[in-house]
Amino acid sequence: MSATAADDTVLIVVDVQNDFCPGGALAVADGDAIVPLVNRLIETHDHVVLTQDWHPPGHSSFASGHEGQAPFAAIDMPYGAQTLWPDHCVQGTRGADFHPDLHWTKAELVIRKGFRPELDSYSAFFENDRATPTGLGGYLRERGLNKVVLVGLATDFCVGYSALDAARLGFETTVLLDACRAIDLEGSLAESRRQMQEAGVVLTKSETLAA
Ligand code: VGL
Ligand code: ZN
Repeated sequence: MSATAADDTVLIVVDVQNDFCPGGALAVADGDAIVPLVNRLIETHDHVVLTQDWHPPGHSSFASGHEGQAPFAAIDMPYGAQTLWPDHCVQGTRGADFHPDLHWTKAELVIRKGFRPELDSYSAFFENDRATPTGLGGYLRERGLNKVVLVGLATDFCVGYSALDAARLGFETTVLLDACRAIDLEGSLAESRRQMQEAGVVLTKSETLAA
């Protein structure tokens, strides 16, 4: 991993925020354990983009706004199935901040998602209707960043959907699984891995980058 990544490669660090780490509102088991490795990857990549889950208070993905529904239940929204979550990553709160040990200063872009009250967004590229773009695809294309390396939280939601969309948009896409952690809701990790493989996403570990 001492080698520097190719100049047309972008490292996308997905949602390494307090609420997805132990003690946070939607804690991913061991979520904070990836931070030292993610920091090393930031050092070895010329181009770094961060994503930040960024919901207004009362966001439609929060179970608290749906009477009789508990977190982790699935409901139908106009744009399709949606899992309900505990309130998390509310704009401007400490839970929405990046993990305090994350070396985020090098990032050339922070892309925020999930800010539309009625629409959730897992992917860094499209909201959950799979049609409303965040603008990241166009940004990367204009800058000639054709290869995408994804790390962060959570493997089976925001990382996974970002990887599927990146591959769909024609980016050469790699997920470094050792620099990710999963929520794993009813087999969602296995299903996400299957879908990523089918889409041609390279699933590997960070040590292979040095080879
Ligand atoms: C995420 C659920 C809700 C994620 C974000 O970052 O994977 N998961 N919002
Ligand atoms: Zn969210």
